[in-house]
Amino acid sequence: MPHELPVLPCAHDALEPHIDKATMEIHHGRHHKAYVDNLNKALAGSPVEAQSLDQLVKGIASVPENIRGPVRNNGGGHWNHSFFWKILAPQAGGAPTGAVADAINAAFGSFAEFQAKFEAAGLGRFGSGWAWLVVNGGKLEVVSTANQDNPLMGKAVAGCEGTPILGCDVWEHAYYLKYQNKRADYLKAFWNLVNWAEVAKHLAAAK
Ligand code: MN3
Repeated sequence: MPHELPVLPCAHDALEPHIDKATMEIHHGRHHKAYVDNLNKALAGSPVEAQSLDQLVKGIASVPENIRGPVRNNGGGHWNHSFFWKILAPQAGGAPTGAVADAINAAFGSFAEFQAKFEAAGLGRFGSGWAWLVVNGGKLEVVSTANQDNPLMGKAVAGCEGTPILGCDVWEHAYYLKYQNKRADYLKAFWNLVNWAEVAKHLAAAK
């Protein structure tokens, strides 16, 4: 069965004023849709056509070489955006509680120190990519990837490794209409939208 564009978990304007309606319409309806369409095109008739998105991303090194580039870019794009939409929620944000708060405090000292590190990872990514909070060997780490790479692809491909529990898209298409070149402002606004209940689910599954 071909891969499908997931339905957004909230209305296009639900994340206003932090992420605007037009950005969400274009980001989900055009950018994410293009990743799905191009992934399906690349996979058609290939020996990995029946693999799940998780299998493709984790096993990117064993995808046939003639389609590995397109699967890396578009499969990564499909995985990353499907994950990202669920991380964002209206009436969310603020500081985490419970197990997530405990894990962040243990790894980074405080929520503020974690935020600074995560924002620095997003700002420091030259060009397009993602900032991530991952569980790697039972420990929380902040990493970033280029383009649509994902830590699940492993160090040899993505330059880092781990299971993402939080991520932020820092491609210009994610923020340019509202924030123009001010990626730092977009990263600050991101904290108003983080769905910590979703992060908690990912943390529990990753540990
Ligand atoms: Mn994007």
